[in-house]
Amino acid sequence: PQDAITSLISTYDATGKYFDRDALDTLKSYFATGNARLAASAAITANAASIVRKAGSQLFEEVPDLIRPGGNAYTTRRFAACLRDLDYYLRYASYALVAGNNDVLDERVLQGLRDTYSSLGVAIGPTVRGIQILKELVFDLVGESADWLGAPFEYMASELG
Ligand code: CYC
Repeated sequence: PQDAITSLISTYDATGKYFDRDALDTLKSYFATGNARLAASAAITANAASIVRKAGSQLFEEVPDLIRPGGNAYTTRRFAACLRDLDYYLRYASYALVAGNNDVLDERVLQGLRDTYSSLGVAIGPTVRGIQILKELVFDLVGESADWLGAPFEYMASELG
């Protein structure tokens, strides 16, 4: 997986160009938010279990049919698979935050996921809502709602939806 710097280097090296103004602006904002992204990732790591638990309760409260007979998260096995998926989204978001790049999300999370979900009857709408709830809980935890903090969640939600 790539990060903000390696991705920019491969783009510019492909055409043999020095970094231009755009590239330097991208790098500046990457470094300017660096400490904040690390702190956010550390906070997520320290609170992952509780974030996932809260996101699950909120999702099942908002969409109770998921855990009723016939719902996709009904039975303890599927309930657990759903919480595990939320944990995957959160963990990979914590990596993407540090990388300042969504490549790891494409490569490790999103590739093939829509097909898997559709063959198992996992509904996309509530999954996207689960990702949004994770984002909101992370905003609360970190105490801010900057674009860079929401970016990995927004990316997964829009690629899935
Ligand atoms: C299942 N989720 C799965 C499966 C995969 C993933 C591959 C099928 C295999 C399995 O059950 O383990 C997702 N696996 C991933 C991801 C990665 C991976 C993202 C990258 C690290 O390796 N059901 C709902 C909710 C939602 C949900 C809306 C939770 C938000 O109703 C999730 N995913 C869910 C459920 C299953 C599942 C219930 C089990 C479905 C089944 O087996 O019937």
